[in-house]
Amino acid sequence: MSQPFIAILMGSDSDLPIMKSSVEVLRSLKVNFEIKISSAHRTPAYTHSYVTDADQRGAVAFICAAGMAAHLAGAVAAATTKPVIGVPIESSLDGLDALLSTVQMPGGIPVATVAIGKAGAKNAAYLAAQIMAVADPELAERVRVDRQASADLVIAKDQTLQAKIAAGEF
Ligand code: RP5
Repeated sequence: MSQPFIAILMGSDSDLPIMKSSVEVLRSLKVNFEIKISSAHRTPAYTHSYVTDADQRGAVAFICAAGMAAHLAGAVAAATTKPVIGVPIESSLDGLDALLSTVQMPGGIPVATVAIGKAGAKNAAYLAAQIMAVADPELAERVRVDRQASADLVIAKDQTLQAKIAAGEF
């Protein structure tokens, strides 16, 4: 079996600008990943074949992004018992169509659905890394350091705001 990795699938190359955010997070946390364009509707056999192969090669979790009638995450969840995280992409109806298509799975075939768009793409990667980190203490530490850096950034921004208020500049 190869090194454990996260498999990212997206229904179209038009999803790539949003899914770059997942890639950036996984790279920053030094998490191995693969990324594929494969559609639940346009290439169902290609999707199924990739998922079963990736599952056997050591995929720890799947991140699946799709817009419109977004069935990719559900189709992947039907083909694996590894955790599946769905990212609804906004390509019509403000992404509400994709959100409902991704989140409303029948009992027994879960898809952990994150927010629509870029925040969802980021959180999907963090969630996948956190799942992988359960069995990888070094990754868990990188996640913890990243979370602290995020908190430090907010505190620094607040200190800048407070300094401006004190100086009468705001
Ligand atoms: C979905 O349909 C894709 O995930 C994409 O979000 C949306 C539109 O696809 P394209 O027509 O841009 O290829 O399957």
